[in-house]
Amino acid sequence: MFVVIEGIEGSGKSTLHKGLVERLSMEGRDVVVTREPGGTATGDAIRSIFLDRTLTIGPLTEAFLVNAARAQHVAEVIRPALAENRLVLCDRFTDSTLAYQGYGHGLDLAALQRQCDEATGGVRADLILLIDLPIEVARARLQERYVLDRIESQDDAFHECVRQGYLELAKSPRHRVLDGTLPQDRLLEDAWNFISTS
Ligand code: Z5A
Repeated sequence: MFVVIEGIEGSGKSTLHKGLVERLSMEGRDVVVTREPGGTATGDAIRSIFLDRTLTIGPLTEAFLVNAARAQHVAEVIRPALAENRLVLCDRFTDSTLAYQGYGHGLDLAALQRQCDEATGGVRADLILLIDLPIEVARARLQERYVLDRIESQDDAFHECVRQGYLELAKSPRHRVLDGTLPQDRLLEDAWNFISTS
């Protein structure tokens, strides 16, 4: 089973990811934990370029970068794990590209989808947990961070487009929307219920 956690930055993805891994491990489930962009040595190298705030990177280049990392990630980590019937839990996947580079930066969604399909070779998440919350709540949580990365430094209007894009994508039956304003333990409980019943 392939489960993806999505949401705007500061929505609590990493926190939920950690909670789910602990819970799955306690239940003796064999889980492969990964993230995008990244998940492989090549992907992590691309990630550091992608997030580098000293670089100027246009939206189309961003899309190529994340999909280059993704092609390696799918081939090296995700596809082999799924072939062994392992549970894969991934922090961000193709919805991030559609939400950030598509809804956020205005790239053509159909063209982006084709690029994503080529990178994944048709591997799709079985379940996508979208943590939704208002931009200002997420921003307040990130205020403690000393330096924001290249994407976090975008303005609120951009992040609002990303949030609305995510909600649009979440109309598909593979998605479940979680209320990101809930306390961490409630969010974990809701996510756990969705995974257990999928
Ligand atoms: N990106 C893209 O543009 N296109 C793509 O295709 C892909 C990615 C794959 C990756 O950043 C960036 O790449 C991302 C999109 C872009 N943009 N940005 N920025 P990343 O992986 O480094 O960062 P992130 O994914 O945005 O994660 P994050 O900033 O670390 O946020 P988070 O993981 O969602 O939140 P968190 O770290 O779990 O929690 C944030 C704080 O809130 C923390 O202090 C927690 O203790 C607190 N928290 C968490 N949950 C709660 C609840 N429930 N209540 C109260 N407080 C909470």
